[in-house]
Amino acid sequence: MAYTLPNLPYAANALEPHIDTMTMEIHQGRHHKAYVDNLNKALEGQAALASKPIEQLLREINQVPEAIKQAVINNGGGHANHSMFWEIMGPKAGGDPSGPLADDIKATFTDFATFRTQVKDAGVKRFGSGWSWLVLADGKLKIVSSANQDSPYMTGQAPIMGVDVWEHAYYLKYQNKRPDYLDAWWNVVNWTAVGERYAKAKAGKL
Ligand code: MN3
Repeated sequence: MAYTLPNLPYAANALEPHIDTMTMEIHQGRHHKAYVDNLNKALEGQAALASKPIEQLLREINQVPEAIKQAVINNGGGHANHSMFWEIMGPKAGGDPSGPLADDIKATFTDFATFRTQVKDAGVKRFGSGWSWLVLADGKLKIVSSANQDSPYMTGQAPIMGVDVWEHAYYLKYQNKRPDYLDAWWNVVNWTAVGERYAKAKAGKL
């Protein structure tokens, strides 16, 4: 079974003015689509691998034959990362999280402001293309960054929340000002969705 490109769960202009319409259209319709297409191409003739949920395919990346492994890391990672990214953003979002996620962020990072600074910092310091992540690793919340489309699933971590710092995610509106994009990004975070991912991850179901 082939992997499919998910639709945005809101209109392409729904995240204005923080993320512009054209960026959303190109990002989902071309970049994410290319990851899905290239993943399916890499897995042609590999029915057993291609039938796995994307998260499982990445967790079990060492079962992928060497000849197609890097293509699966890049494009499978790209597919999983972007599917999460659309889901954890939304219109009329932002603000602060609540519930168990908020409690555990405070317990782990002192307070919400410190947490935001560390997520931004991980994104600003990621040289070239990649992601800044909040993951659940060995039962603990942790902020990490990854290069390219490398997925936290590949190292046994559960991605609770991630922000794309590839230039294609912000360049049309923010040009070289990645820190400004990362500041604005908090206005579109759908904390309900992030909290749901956290609950799933704690239950071992993400
Ligand atoms: Mn991207």
